[in-house]
Amino acid sequence: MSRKNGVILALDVTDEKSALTISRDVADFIDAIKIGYPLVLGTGLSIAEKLSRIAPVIADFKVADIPNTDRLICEHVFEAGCDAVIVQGFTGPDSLFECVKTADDYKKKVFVVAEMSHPGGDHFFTDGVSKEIAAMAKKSGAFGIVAPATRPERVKELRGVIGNSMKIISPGVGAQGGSAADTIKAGADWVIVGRSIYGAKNPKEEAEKIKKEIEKYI
Ligand code: 3DU
Repeated sequence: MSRKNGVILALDVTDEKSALTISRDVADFIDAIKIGYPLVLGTGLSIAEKLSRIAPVIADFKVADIPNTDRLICEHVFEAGCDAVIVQGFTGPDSLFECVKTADDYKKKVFVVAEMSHPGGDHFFTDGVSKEIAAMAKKSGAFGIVAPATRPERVKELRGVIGNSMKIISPGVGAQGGSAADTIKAGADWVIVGRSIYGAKNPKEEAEKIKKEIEKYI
């Protein structure tokens, strides 16, 4: 997964036709497609392989279980053609380390949720907890963390914890009120954008607009 545009499409549509049409349409302006429960429950995990022909696929399953169950989930995700998986860190180091080990076995990547973007996202993910999760993510050898575009100052603080060797992907741009430019300026590598793109009348134009908004900062 390399950065060209700085935009990840959050593909939360629930049918295969829309998923493939929108992805093909915006392909020139995104670097990856994030899929999650809405699309996978709607279409089955086989959608991952189809989308992976368009762009690298990140499976946002926020994996949060005991190490053995986490490993089984990650194996399915990677066998299905996904390039990366998003996992929770609050389950502790043994669960996280098992996800990273599984990803390493498949030569794939793990992103760890350090803090969430919705209004209640800082209720349990308080400053200390988020920073501890980010530090543990770094220790685990994970590829990156997820940090909130709705609070760019938190992106900056969490960047301070992990340094420059890890990536930050940030949801919360557009529909949740975050600004793509402010998020990249705060230290994110990619913004994750869903409804603003797939819900737009012209998804391609919207994706291009976001790419252009951040291109001078990446
Ligand atoms: O709000 P949007 O429609 O742009 O979609 C954001 C996506 O990112 C969506 O798939 C959501 O499940 C995911 N996400 C967050 O919004 C916030 C987080 O902290 C983590 C993931």
